[in-house]
Amino acid sequence: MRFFGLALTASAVFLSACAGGDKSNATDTAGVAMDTTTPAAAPAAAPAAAPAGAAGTMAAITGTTHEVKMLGDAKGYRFEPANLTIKAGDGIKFVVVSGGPHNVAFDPATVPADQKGQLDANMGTEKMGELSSALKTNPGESVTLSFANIKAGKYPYHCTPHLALGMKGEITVQ
Ligand SMILES: [Cu+2]
Repeated sequence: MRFFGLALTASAVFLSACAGGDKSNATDTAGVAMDTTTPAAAPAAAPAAAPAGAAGTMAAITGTTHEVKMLGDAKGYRFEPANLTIKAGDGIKFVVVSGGPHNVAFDPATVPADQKGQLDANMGTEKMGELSSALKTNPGESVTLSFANIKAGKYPYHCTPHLALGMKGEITVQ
């Protein structure tokens, strides 16, 4: 009886030691897995970042990021607010609410020649063409533009799929 009790105790200790060992092994494995993920993610991110750098000049948002909704419903296709005044260095996040696909596009003819390169770069790499963002369809999807290094002035824009339906706006950079 006494021996049996001891054996139980011993095996309990052994079990708990085992469990502890398993736990720390699991933790170590997770740690190793995380360590391998990090270097793997870094090289993956680098090639993506390189073209942006090569495009040259994307200037990061340094001020406030404003939000403009992109809608299409019974009241029509529109940006809300359609007219927005911001400061140089601010950004605008255009968010799909309804009625997509929408995008954000500047008519190259309306953008001052010396601002085209910077504004185009500030739209990132996800674009359909010069000064024209990719289409966003699902509610919550968004396009974020930086107006850092953009000179003061008025920048009219539109949604390419809904241009004929009057989906237009204007950004005034102070
Ligand atoms: Cu639209």
